[in-house]
Amino acid sequence: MVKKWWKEGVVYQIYPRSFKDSNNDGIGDLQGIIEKLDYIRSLGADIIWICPVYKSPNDDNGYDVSDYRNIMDEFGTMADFDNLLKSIHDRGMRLLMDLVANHSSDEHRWFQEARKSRNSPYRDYYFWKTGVNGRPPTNWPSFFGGGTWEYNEATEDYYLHLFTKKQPDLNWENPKVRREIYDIIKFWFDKGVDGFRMDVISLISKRLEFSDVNMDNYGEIIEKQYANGPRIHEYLNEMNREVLSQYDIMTVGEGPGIHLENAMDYVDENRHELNMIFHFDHMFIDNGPGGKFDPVPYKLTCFKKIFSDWDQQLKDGGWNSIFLGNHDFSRMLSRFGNDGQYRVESAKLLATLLLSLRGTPYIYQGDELGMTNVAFEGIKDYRDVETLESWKAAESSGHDMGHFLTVIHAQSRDNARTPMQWTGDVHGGFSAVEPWIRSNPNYAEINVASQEADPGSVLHYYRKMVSYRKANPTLVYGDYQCLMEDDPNLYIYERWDDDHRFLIALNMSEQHLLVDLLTQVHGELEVGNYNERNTPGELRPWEAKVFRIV
Ligand code: ISL
Ligand code: CA
Repeated sequence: MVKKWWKEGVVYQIYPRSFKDSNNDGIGDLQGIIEKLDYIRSLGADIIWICPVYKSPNDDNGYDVSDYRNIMDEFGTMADFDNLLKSIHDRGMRLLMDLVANHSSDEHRWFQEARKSRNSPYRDYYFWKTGVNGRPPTNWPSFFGGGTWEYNEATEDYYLHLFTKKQPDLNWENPKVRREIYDIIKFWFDKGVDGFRMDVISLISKRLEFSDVNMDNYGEIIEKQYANGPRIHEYLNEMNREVLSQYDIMTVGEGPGIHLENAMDYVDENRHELNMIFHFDHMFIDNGPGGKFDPVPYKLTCFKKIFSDWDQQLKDGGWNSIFLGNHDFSRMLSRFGNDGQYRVESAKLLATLLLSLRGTPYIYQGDELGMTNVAFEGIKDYRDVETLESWKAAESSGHDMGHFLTVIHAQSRDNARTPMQWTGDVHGGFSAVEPWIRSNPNYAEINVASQEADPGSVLHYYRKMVSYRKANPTLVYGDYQCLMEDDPNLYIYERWDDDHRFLIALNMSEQHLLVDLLTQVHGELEVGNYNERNTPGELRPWEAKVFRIV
């Protein structure tokens, strides 16, 4: 396996709006990130991914860019950015930015010009179609509810937006658009940025027939109509040739609609496209027929199979990214762990999982504390456009809104966007004023300051697990094999290479279990999430054990 810094690194993801507010206006900012770089380094993370910080009207918190070469006013200035980049490099860390190139903001100059007339030189920067009998050109549903076409008076036709109507899709068929994007990428690389996470990059090539969809499953619509379009690999290959290959950088493509069978087309090192992708098989595991706001229970056996299948699929010449949460999903602890009685144990167990699989691990801000979902009492405290749009849609279709609020509690993206919990002080030390989104009231117990002082904390465990991974490259590059695949409570796997072998045993249940296989293990317990020792074969609720096999 080819060795690379981006395979060995551990990524820390920052949602800047919610990370640290340095000037007390209630909004996180670049200076706030600078203040906390030593904290991030203390975790052992060496790559920082920041969600978009470009100029934006914030219809979707920065995923609607109005100027790709400037910094959002609330976040600071370009001088702050340069300072941030230098401060990251000074500490031996690297910076990944977020490239939002499937769509721009409707307030971007290109779109402002394009929408003025059919003769605008920018018209072909976007997709325009006339309606059919007074209706939009297709019946496509948008990601956040409603359709994907918005009528534009001046040109008497519709433009395409797979996300909100303030996020018009860019037309990559147009070579000028591609040139613009490559120049933007170059602009940031020339500043010294170390790579990009590429937002919904799987969607950039459209199926130009623009035919109606006749599928009800949204996942299927994404995969078959929106993602993996006919020219996707041509574009990625061109981008690689024109810019990416000229620098020592990393890329991770966000890949809704990418599945096991086509993943290698994106990440095979011989194809020169992307280094890795984020797939969503495990993140959509609890989506019901109606999508994420129609959740269904999932089985651990399916969860394990997803990780095993992806490892198998990418092991020859590909590479995986490992994540259990980000700014688009509820908290990983509340989803995959236990955020009640076993909060600390299960947060540590998930850290063990995240940091012992093959692939580059991504830690989402606050997960290193075991931050949990929040349950605001009413819709007025929610901010996320997806949450608000689904609320409106549920209301107009006559849903039981009391019940729908409980679904929002479980599924809203705002669960991951409440302010980072630094201290037990007001607003969790994020800001001295009321933040743009309310803090999770549990900051009083769950915060960095208290965990710094407690050697048994989730935070200290993350530090231990990151340094354990770094000390054992077998955990980065070694082979992977799942054992007891059919067990409904246990996730047990081996990682090995020619020199070392590890066995990782995770009890993802509240039961005390006795595991035969573990009683036969000849090895040393090197990491565990309980203080008191027990016999090798016993696993307490949410217990995690890492053995070095001899
Ligand atoms: O958020 C999701 C599910 O709740 C995903 O379907 C998400 O919309 C999808 O993964 C794309 O996400 C990315 O692009 C969006 C932006 O809102 C997300 O924050 C971003 O991560 C549009 O730019
Ligand atoms: Ca601020």
